[in-house]
Amino acid sequence: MLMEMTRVDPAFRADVLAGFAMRPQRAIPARWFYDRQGSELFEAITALPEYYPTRIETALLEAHSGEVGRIVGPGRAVIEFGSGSSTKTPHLLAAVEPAAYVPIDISGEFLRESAAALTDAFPKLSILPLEADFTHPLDPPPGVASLAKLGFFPGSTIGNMVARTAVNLLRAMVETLGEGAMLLIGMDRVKSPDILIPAYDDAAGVTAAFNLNLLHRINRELNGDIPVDAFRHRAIWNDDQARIEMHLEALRDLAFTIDGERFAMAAGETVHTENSHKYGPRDAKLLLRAGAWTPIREWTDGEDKFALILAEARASGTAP
Ligand code: AVI
Repeated sequence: MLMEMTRVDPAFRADVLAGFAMRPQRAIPARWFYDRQGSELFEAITALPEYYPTRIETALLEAHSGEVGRIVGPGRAVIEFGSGSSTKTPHLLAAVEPAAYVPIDISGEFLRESAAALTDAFPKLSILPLEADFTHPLDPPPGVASLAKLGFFPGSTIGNMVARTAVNLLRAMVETLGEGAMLLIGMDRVKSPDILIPAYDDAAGVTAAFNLNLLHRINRELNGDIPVDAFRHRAIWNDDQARIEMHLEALRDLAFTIDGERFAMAAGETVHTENSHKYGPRDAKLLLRAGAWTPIREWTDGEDKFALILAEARASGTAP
Protein backbone atom coordinates (compact mmCIF):
# COMPACT_ATOMS: atom_id res chain seq x y z
CA MET A 1 0.00 0.00 0.00
CA LEU A 2 1.25 3.47 -0.85
CA MET A 3 1.45 5.72 2.18
CA GLU A 4 0.78 9.40 1.67
CA MET A 5 4.14 11.08 2.24
CA THR A 6 3.98 14.36 4.14
CA ARG A 7 7.22 16.19 4.79
CA VAL A 8 8.09 15.91 8.48
CA ASP A 9 8.98 19.25 10.06
CA PRO A 10 11.91 18.31 12.33
CA ALA A 11 11.13 21.16 14.75
CA PHE A 12 7.51 19.98 15.08
CA ARG A 13 8.67 16.40 15.66
CA ALA A 14 11.22 17.49 18.29
CA ASP A 15 8.71 19.71 20.17
CA VAL A 16 6.01 17.01 20.18
CA LEU A 17 8.29 14.16 21.31
CA ALA A 18 9.91 16.33 24.01
CA GLY A 19 6.52 17.76 25.00
CA PHE A 20 4.86 14.39 25.60
CA ALA A 21 7.91 13.25 27.59
CA MET A 22 8.05 16.45 29.70
CA ARG A 23 7.58 16.20 33.49
CA PRO A 24 5.85 17.12 35.75
CA GLN A 25 3.61 18.73 33.10
CA ARG A 26 3.52 17.58 29.48
CA ALA A 27 3.45 20.63 27.21
CA ILE A 28 3.57 21.40 23.47
CA PRO A 29 4.15 24.97 22.18
CA ALA A 30 0.98 26.66 20.89
CA ARG A 31 2.57 27.65 17.59
CA TRP A 32 1.93 24.12 16.31
CA PHE A 33 -1.84 24.74 16.30
CA TYR A 34 -1.61 26.62 13.03
CA ASP A 35 -1.61 24.14 10.16
CA ARG A 36 -4.21 24.79 7.45
CA GLN A 37 -7.07 23.25 9.51
CA GLY A 38 -5.90 24.96 12.70
CA SER A 39 -5.70 28.35 10.99
CA GLU A 40 -9.22 27.91 9.62
CA LEU A 41 -10.51 26.90 13.06
CA PHE A 42 -8.84 29.95 14.57
CA GLU A 43 -10.59 32.16 11.99
CA ALA A 44 -13.88 30.53 13.08
CA ILE A 45 -13.03 31.25 16.75
CA THR A 46 -12.64 34.96 15.98
CA ALA A 47 -16.29 35.05 14.83
CA LEU A 48 -17.70 33.25 17.91
CA PRO A 49 -20.11 35.21 20.14
CA GLU A 50 -18.06 34.29 23.24
CA TYR A 51 -14.68 35.30 21.74
CA TYR A 52 -14.72 39.06 22.33
CA PRO A 53 -11.04 40.04 21.55
CA THR A 54 -11.28 40.21 17.76
CA ARG A 55 -14.56 42.11 17.75
CA ILE A 56 -13.43 44.64 20.33
CA GLU A 57 -10.00 45.17 18.80
CA THR A 58 -11.51 45.69 15.34
CA ALA A 59 -13.97 48.23 16.80
CA LEU A 60 -11.09 50.01 18.57
CA LEU A 61 -9.16 50.20 15.29
CA GLU A 62 -12.23 51.50 13.46
CA ALA A 63 -12.76 54.15 16.10
CA HIS A 64 -9.17 55.24 16.76
CA SER A 65 -7.04 54.59 13.67
CA GLY A 66 -7.56 58.24 12.68
CA GLU A 67 -5.94 59.37 15.92
CA VAL A 68 -3.14 56.82 15.47
CA GLY A 69 -2.59 58.31 12.00
CA ARG A 70 -2.40 61.84 13.42
CA ILE A 71 0.16 60.80 16.05
CA VAL A 72 2.44 58.71 13.82
CA GLY A 73 2.11 60.84 10.64
CA PRO A 74 2.03 59.67 6.98
CA GLY A 75 4.79 58.05 4.95
CA ARG A 76 5.93 55.35 7.38
CA ALA A 77 6.48 51.69 6.56
CA VAL A 78 3.87 49.64 8.45
CA ILE A 79 5.39 46.32 9.49
CA GLU A 80 2.80 43.78 10.66
CA PHE A 81 4.08 40.92 12.81
CA GLY A 82 2.25 37.62 12.16
CA SER A 83 -0.11 39.09 9.61
CA GLY A 84 -2.31 35.95 9.38
CA SER A 85 -5.43 36.84 7.46
CA SER A 86 -4.85 40.62 7.97
CA THR A 87 -8.53 41.41 8.50
CA LYS A 88 -7.84 44.33 10.86
CA THR A 89 -5.11 45.89 8.75
CA PRO A 90 -7.24 47.89 6.23
CA HIS A 91 -8.53 50.24 8.98
CA LEU A 92 -4.99 51.07 9.99
CA LEU A 93 -3.59 51.41 6.48
CA ALA A 94 -6.42 53.72 5.42
CA ALA A 95 -5.77 56.04 8.38
CA VAL A 96 -1.97 55.94 8.55
CA GLU A 97 -1.29 56.50 4.82
CA PRO A 98 1.94 54.51 4.84
CA ALA A 99 4.56 54.55 2.08
CA ALA A 100 4.86 50.76 2.30
CA TYR A 101 3.33 47.78 4.06
CA VAL A 102 5.42 44.77 5.09
CA PRO A 103 3.37 41.83 6.41
CA ILE A 104 5.61 39.24 8.10
CA ASP A 105 4.41 35.69 8.65
CA ILE A 106 5.96 32.26 8.98
CA SER A 107 3.25 30.84 6.68
CA GLY A 108 3.96 31.89 3.10
CA GLU A 109 0.58 30.61 1.97
CA PHE A 110 -1.41 32.90 4.32
CA LEU A 111 0.95 35.75 3.58
CA ARG A 112 0.43 35.60 -0.17
CA GLU A 113 -3.38 35.32 0.19
CA SER A 114 -3.67 38.29 2.53
CA ALA A 115 -1.18 40.39 0.52
CA ALA A 116 -3.23 39.75 -2.64
CA ALA A 117 -6.45 40.83 -0.89
CA LEU A 118 -4.81 44.05 0.31
CA THR A 119 -3.39 44.81 -3.14
CA ASP A 120 -6.98 44.93 -4.43
CA ALA A 121 -8.02 47.31 -1.63
CA PHE A 122 -4.87 49.51 -1.79
CA PRO A 123 -3.68 49.36 -5.43
CA LYS A 124 -1.13 52.19 -5.03
CA LEU A 125 0.47 50.91 -1.83
CA SER A 126 3.82 49.15 -2.05
CA ILE A 127 3.20 45.76 -0.37
CA LEU A 128 6.32 43.75 0.41
CA PRO A 129 5.47 40.43 2.13
CA LEU A 130 8.23 38.82 4.18
CA GLU A 131 8.07 35.08 4.92
CA ALA A 132 10.04 34.84 8.15
CA ASP A 133 10.06 34.05 11.87
CA PHE A 134 9.67 37.47 13.50
CA THR A 135 10.67 36.27 16.97
CA HIS A 136 14.26 37.10 15.96
CA PRO A 137 15.50 40.48 14.68
CA LEU A 138 15.00 40.76 10.90
CA ASP A 139 16.24 43.00 8.10
CA PRO A 140 13.20 44.74 6.58
CA PRO A 141 13.14 44.70 2.73
CA PRO A 142 15.71 47.13 1.20
CA GLY A 143 12.93 49.37 -0.20
CA VAL A 144 11.82 50.41 3.30
CA ALA A 145 15.22 50.68 5.01
CA SER A 146 15.22 54.51 5.05
CA LEU A 147 11.56 54.92 6.10
CA ALA A 148 10.38 55.51 9.66
CA LYS A 149 8.54 52.39 10.88
CA LEU A 150 5.24 51.61 12.58
CA GLY A 151 5.08 48.05 13.91
CA PHE A 152 1.61 46.49 14.17
CA PHE A 153 1.08 43.51 16.45
CA PRO A 154 -2.66 43.00 16.92
CA GLY A 155 -4.73 40.14 18.31
CA SER A 156 -3.12 39.94 21.75
CA THR A 157 -0.72 37.38 20.32
CA ILE A 158 1.85 38.71 22.81
CA GLY A 159 -0.37 37.03 25.43
CA ASN A 160 0.53 33.60 24.06
CA MET A 161 4.09 34.08 25.34
CA VAL A 162 5.39 33.84 28.88
CA ALA A 163 6.81 37.17 30.11
CA ARG A 164 10.44 36.36 29.32
CA THR A 165 9.62 35.35 25.72
CA ALA A 166 7.35 38.38 25.31
CA VAL A 167 10.12 40.73 26.47
CA ASN A 168 12.64 39.07 24.13
CA LEU A 169 10.20 39.50 21.25
CA LEU A 170 9.54 43.16 22.04
CA ARG A 171 13.29 43.79 22.12
CA ALA A 172 13.72 41.94 18.80
CA MET A 173 11.03 44.24 17.38
CA VAL A 174 13.05 47.31 18.44
CA GLU A 175 16.04 45.85 16.57
CA THR A 176 13.93 45.11 13.49
CA LEU A 177 12.19 48.50 13.43
CA GLY A 178 14.96 50.76 14.73
CA GLU A 179 15.13 53.44 17.44
CA GLY A 180 12.39 56.04 16.99
CA ALA A 181 9.96 53.47 15.56
CA MET A 182 6.43 53.13 16.91
CA LEU A 183 4.45 50.02 17.76
CA LEU A 184 0.67 49.57 17.88
CA ILE A 185 -0.06 46.47 19.94
CA GLY A 186 -3.27 44.76 21.09
CA MET A 187 -3.35 43.35 24.62
CA ASP A 188 -6.20 41.50 26.34
CA ARG A 189 -7.12 42.67 29.84
CA VAL A 190 -7.49 40.62 33.04
CA LYS A 191 -11.21 40.12 33.63
CA SER A 192 -13.73 37.79 35.26
CA PRO A 193 -13.32 34.06 34.53
CA ASP A 194 -17.07 34.17 33.80
CA ILE A 195 -16.14 35.98 30.57
CA LEU A 196 -12.73 34.41 29.98
CA ILE A 197 -13.65 30.73 30.30
CA PRO A 198 -16.49 30.78 27.72
CA ALA A 199 -14.20 32.74 25.35
CA TYR A 200 -11.84 29.73 25.42
CA ASP A 201 -14.48 26.99 25.80
CA ASP A 202 -17.35 28.04 23.56
CA ALA A 203 -20.76 26.40 23.41
CA ALA A 204 -20.35 25.34 19.75
CA GLY A 205 -17.10 23.47 20.53
CA VAL A 206 -14.96 25.33 17.97
CA THR A 207 -12.15 26.01 20.47
CA ALA A 208 -12.29 22.35 21.52
CA ALA A 209 -11.88 21.35 17.85
CA PHE A 210 -8.98 23.84 17.51
CA ASN A 211 -7.21 22.32 20.52
CA LEU A 212 -7.91 18.69 19.50
CA ASN A 213 -6.72 19.42 15.95
CA LEU A 214 -3.20 19.42 17.37
CA LEU A 215 -3.57 15.69 18.07
CA HIS A 216 -5.00 15.09 14.58
CA ARG A 217 -2.06 17.04 13.14
CA ILE A 218 0.40 14.86 15.09
CA ASN A 219 -1.33 11.72 13.76
CA ARG A 220 -1.29 13.11 10.20
CA GLU A 221 2.23 14.51 10.07
CA LEU A 222 4.18 12.43 12.58
CA ASN A 223 2.70 9.02 11.90
CA GLY A 224 0.91 8.94 15.26
CA ASP A 225 -1.91 6.71 16.49
CA ILE A 226 -3.23 8.93 19.30
CA PRO A 227 -6.88 8.05 20.08
CA VAL A 228 -8.14 11.62 19.75
CA ASP A 229 -11.64 10.65 21.01
CA ALA A 230 -10.04 9.72 24.33
CA PHE A 231 -9.08 13.37 24.99
CA ARG A 232 -11.12 16.39 25.96
CA HIS A 233 -10.46 20.10 25.72
CA ARG A 234 -9.98 22.03 28.98
CA ALA A 235 -9.76 25.81 29.45
CA ILE A 236 -8.54 26.82 32.93
CA TRP A 237 -8.08 30.28 34.48
CA ASN A 238 -4.72 30.36 36.30
CA ASP A 239 -5.21 33.38 38.56
CA ASP A 240 -1.67 33.39 39.94
CA GLN A 241 -0.18 33.67 36.45
CA ALA A 242 -3.09 35.77 35.08
CA ARG A 243 -3.61 33.48 32.14
CA ILE A 244 -6.02 31.12 30.46
CA GLU A 245 -4.40 27.74 29.98
CA MET A 246 -5.61 25.27 27.39
CA HIS A 247 -4.98 21.61 28.05
CA LEU A 248 -5.89 18.28 26.46
CA GLU A 249 -7.00 15.84 29.14
CA ALA A 250 -6.84 12.03 28.81
CA LEU A 251 -10.30 10.59 29.58
CA ARG A 252 -8.91 7.12 30.36
CA ASP A 253 -5.56 5.39 30.78
CA LEU A 254 -4.15 5.18 27.28
CA ALA A 255 -1.06 4.40 25.23
CA PHE A 256 -0.02 5.50 21.76
CA THR A 257 2.97 5.89 19.49
CA ILE A 258 4.33 8.93 17.66
CA ASP A 259 6.91 8.28 14.97
CA GLY A 260 7.65 4.91 16.59
CA GLU A 261 8.04 6.30 20.14
CA ARG A 262 5.66 4.94 22.75
CA PHE A 263 3.85 7.11 25.33
CA ALA A 264 1.37 6.29 28.11
CA MET A 265 -0.96 8.69 29.90
CA ALA A 266 -3.12 8.09 32.95
CA ALA A 267 -6.79 9.14 33.08
CA GLY A 268 -6.97 12.81 34.13
CA GLU A 269 -3.41 13.66 32.98
CA THR A 270 -3.12 16.64 30.63
CA VAL A 271 -0.92 18.05 27.91
CA HIS A 272 -0.63 21.82 28.27
CA THR A 273 -1.11 23.32 24.80
CA GLU A 274 -1.51 27.09 25.20
CA ASN A 275 -1.17 30.08 27.53
CA SER A 276 -3.13 33.24 26.90
CA HIS A 277 -1.87 35.85 29.36
CA LYS A 278 -4.08 38.78 30.28
CA TYR A 279 -2.68 42.15 31.35
CA GLY A 280 -3.98 44.79 33.73
CA PRO A 281 -3.31 48.41 32.69
CA ARG A 282 -0.07 48.72 34.67
CA ASP A 283 1.16 45.20 33.80
CA ALA A 284 0.74 45.98 30.10
CA LYS A 285 2.83 49.14 30.33
CA LEU A 286 5.48 47.46 32.47
CA LEU A 287 5.80 44.64 29.93
CA LEU A 288 6.28 47.17 27.13
CA ARG A 289 8.88 49.11 29.11
CA ALA A 290 10.74 45.89 29.92
CA GLY A 291 10.77 45.27 26.17
CA ALA A 292 12.35 48.72 25.50
CA TRP A 293 9.10 50.40 24.34
CA THR A 294 7.69 53.56 25.95
CA PRO A 295 3.87 53.57 25.96
CA ILE A 296 2.50 56.90 24.76
CA ARG A 297 -1.25 56.40 24.21
CA GLU A 298 -3.84 53.73 24.99
CA TRP A 299 -7.39 53.07 23.83
CA THR A 300 -9.83 50.62 25.45
CA ASP A 301 -13.50 49.74 25.09
CA GLY A 302 -16.07 51.01 27.61
CA GLU A 303 -15.75 47.87 29.77
CA ASP A 304 -11.93 47.85 29.61
CA LYS A 305 -11.92 44.34 28.14
CA PHE A 306 -9.18 44.92 25.58
CA ALA A 307 -6.51 47.57 24.99
CA LEU A 308 -4.75 48.97 21.95
CA ILE A 309 -1.50 50.60 23.00
CA LEU A 310 0.78 52.86 20.97
CA ALA A 311 4.40 52.84 22.10
CA GLU A 312 7.65 54.37 20.91
CA ALA A 313 11.15 52.89 20.81
CA ARG A 314 12.97 55.59 22.72
CA ALA A 315 14.56 55.90 26.12
CA SER A 316 11.99 57.16 28.63
CA GLY A 317 14.25 60.01 29.74
CA THR A 318 14.05 59.15 33.42
CA ALA A 319 16.74 58.00 35.82
CA PRO A 320 17.79 54.35 35.41
C1 AVI B 1 -3.87 33.88 18.74
N1 AVI B 1 -4.20 34.10 20.16
C2 AVI B 1 -4.08 35.50 20.52
C3 AVI B 1 -5.46 33.49 20.58
C4 AVI B 1 -5.73 33.79 22.08
O1 AVI B 1 -6.78 34.31 22.38
O2 AVI B 1 -4.84 33.52 22.90
C5 AVI B 1 -5.45 31.98 20.35
C6 AVI B 1 -6.68 31.30 20.86
N2 AVI B 1 -6.69 30.17 21.51
C7 AVI B 1 -7.91 29.82 21.79
N3 AVI B 1 -8.74 30.74 21.33
C8 AVI B 1 -7.96 31.67 20.71
